[in-house]
Amino acid sequence: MKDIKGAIFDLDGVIVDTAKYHYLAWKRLANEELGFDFTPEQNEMLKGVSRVRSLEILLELSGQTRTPEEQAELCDKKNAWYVESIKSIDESELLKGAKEYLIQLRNKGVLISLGSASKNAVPILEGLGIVDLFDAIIDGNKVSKAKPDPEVFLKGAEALGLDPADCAVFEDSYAGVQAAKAGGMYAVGIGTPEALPLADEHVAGLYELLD
Ligand code: B16
Ligand code: MG
Repeated sequence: MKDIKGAIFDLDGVIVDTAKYHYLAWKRLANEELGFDFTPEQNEMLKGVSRVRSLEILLELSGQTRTPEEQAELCDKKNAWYVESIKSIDESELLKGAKEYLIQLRNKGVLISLGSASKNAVPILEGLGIVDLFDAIIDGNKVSKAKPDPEVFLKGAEALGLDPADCAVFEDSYAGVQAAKAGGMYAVGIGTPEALPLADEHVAGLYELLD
């Protein structure tokens, strides 16, 4: 791992597996509103992707169109189910080594930001009991451009008062690694070199980075 002054973490797939809850809510929407069965394989396409873009992908899969107003209603419906399902998230849902690695970095004086597409990031961090470990939180409420645009990570570096070149991004999605590289940051891919070819190094999970 390169020497860094700042660390910017994606949420889903890096710190917690919220993808399973997103999947169940999108699957219910596909069943109840779009008349098709949404598979776990198709769900892979939604990882790291914004809510609005996720719905567009579901509509493409179903071969249907909806007006912008109807799309907003469908997003709200999915989000209400998702929010209900994450209400009970607690520290048992932390991915292996995640909290320990955040603490390890803090003990070394590394500043920490979140860099997530999710608009529900804060209640999730609160449920996990780790919100206090972050010096800055940049989430879907604070950005206008989705990954692979680097906005979310550039805002993270800025909020930490650091040069992007002094920051590492921890990401599990292809678009997220692309965003990190476009922002001039070091990218740690949580996944395989095959899935994340643009990352500077790869680990299976944050637990592999513990001293
Ligand atoms: P919300 P990340 C992303 O989180 C998820 O991977 C993606 O599946 C989801 O659609 C997106 O957040 C938006 O989430 O509907 O809660 O705003 O990986 O960027 O932490
Ligand atoms: Mg992710």
